[in-house]
Amino acid sequence: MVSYEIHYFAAISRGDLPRMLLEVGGASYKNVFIELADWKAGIKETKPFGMVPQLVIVEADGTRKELCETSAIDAYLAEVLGLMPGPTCFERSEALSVLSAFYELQTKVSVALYDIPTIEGRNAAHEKYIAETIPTYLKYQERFVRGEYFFGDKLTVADMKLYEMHLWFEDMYGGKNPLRTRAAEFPKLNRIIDTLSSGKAGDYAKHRRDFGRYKWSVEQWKWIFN
Ligand SMILES: N[C@@H](CCC(=O)N[C@@H](CS)C(=O)NCC(=O)O)C(=O)O
Repeated sequence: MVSYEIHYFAAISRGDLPRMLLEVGGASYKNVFIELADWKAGIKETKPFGMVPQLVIVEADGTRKELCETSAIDAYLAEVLGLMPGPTCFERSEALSVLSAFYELQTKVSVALYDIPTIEGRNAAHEKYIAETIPTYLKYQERFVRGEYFFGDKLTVADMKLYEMHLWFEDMYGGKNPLRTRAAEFPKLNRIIDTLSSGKAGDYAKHRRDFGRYKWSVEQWKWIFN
């Protein structure tokens, strides 16, 4: 039987969707956590692009294959675990377009996470994301939903990416999460979130997502890793 390893820091972040896909897809996997000191001491140089997450695919005969870059990992796991829409390559590419738009939103929000040095600056940037940037991206995503899920009656990686975004907003913004405060504008997205929350993805989110070392500081408007 194939099994998987997720090599990453003991953090949610870019490890979240790959882990959720493995959980919902019923795959056997383990987390291989990298300590920051070991990363700096040399692990970085062993990775193809000097970054993680990295997915390791362990075949039944012990053969190992390694895949890096979050978007490639998300797409690969969705394909092999039956979490892509169909029936053709076109619908699968449409699912990747949903992911791409969400990655873009994450990149915008990440400016405040990594590039703004003061608490006041981060606070102002996040308030703007909450009030303007995030609702704008959500407006277009809401229009894209075609049924009970993004792609009709089949649960796919697009729904799980939405749920991952929702969890991320909950982590950082709590009661200010625009998906919830402006729920009337996003009824389809909220229905998907509620469905996932009561299933395997929700079970993962409640019990196996947080490793206790990566916490959002409400006071500092930043993630703290210890
Ligand atoms: N383009 C990469 C970016 C990955 C990335 O930024 N990884 C960060 C952790 S979230 C990392 O490896 N940082 C350590 C470093 O840059 O040395 C992807 O999409 O996976």
